[in-house]
Amino acid sequence: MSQISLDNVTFRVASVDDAQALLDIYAYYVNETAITFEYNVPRVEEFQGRIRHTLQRFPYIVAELNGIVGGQIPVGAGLAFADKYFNTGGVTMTYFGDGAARQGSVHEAFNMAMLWKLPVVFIVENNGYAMGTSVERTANHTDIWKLGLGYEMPCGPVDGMNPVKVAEAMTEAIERARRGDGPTFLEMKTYRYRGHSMSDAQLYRSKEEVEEYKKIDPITQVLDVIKDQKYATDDEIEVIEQRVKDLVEECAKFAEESPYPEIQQLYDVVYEQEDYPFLPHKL
Ligand SMILES: Cc1ncc(C[n+]2csc(CCOP(=O)(O)OP(=O)(O)O)c2C)c(N)n1
Ligand SMILES: [Mg+2]
Repeated sequence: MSQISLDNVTFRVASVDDAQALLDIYAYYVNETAITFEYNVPRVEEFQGRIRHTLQRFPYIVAELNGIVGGQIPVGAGLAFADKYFNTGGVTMTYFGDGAARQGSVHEAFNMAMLWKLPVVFIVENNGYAMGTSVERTANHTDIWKLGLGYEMPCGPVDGMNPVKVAEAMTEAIERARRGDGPTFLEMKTYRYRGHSMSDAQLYRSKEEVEEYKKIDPITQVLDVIKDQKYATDDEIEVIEQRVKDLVEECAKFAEESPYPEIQQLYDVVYEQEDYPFLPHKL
């Protein structure tokens, strides 16, 4: 197992014979999936609950969120530019969906990132659909990673249903950025079980298609290895699942019981820089 440190964020990178890392991945995925799917109510205090728990684990993650599909891609390149300019040693992970991959901003960001060899990893989570539109319907080819070729950016497809393959690809990309060799573009080929939102009736695909993908679910793939290799007993797995359930419940309870934040709080978390002259830093 190797470890990658992103400032104060440490990702543990697994291989199939690393029992502890696989158990961590399993707990992490169960946790994220549970939080995303079971509490799918977009409320501010719920979001705070999620962020609070995320911050407890990774104290210095910077999250950029907005409602503009693809808006985060040039922002990710900009954060990476700042890391290079200030020589922080940081690496930026910029995630976007297949629905954002045909945005013009992708090309501007890729060009700048390659020109200046910025320490950034671009990751497209190709789950086959953008809202109700399949990737097949929006482009003449479905290998989104090939968009990197036009910029001679290191790029390629990754089996996004296999956490070990994801960890390996990310390790290589982060090491490249840390060496000063610039960006990488990874296409995580994955799937979306649920509709885009609660109002999505999913008339554009069959139930059988969804069931086929569930057979290669990342969580069960990891669990199969854990069981095959006897890295944990059923009782030990049960302990992990219970721990995760408790965490999710605690998170939801915190969210439900938290008051709505003051409007001013929106501005409190915009800039990390403590002496930023225009808005007070309150984190
Ligand atoms: C610039 C812009 N165009 C359109 C929309 C409306 N919109 C919201 S989500 C979405 C599709 C996003 O696709 P993807 O990133 O693949 O997300 P997924 O459906 O897989 O969750 C669109 C078109 C938007 N938010 N911003
Ligand atoms: Mg999508």
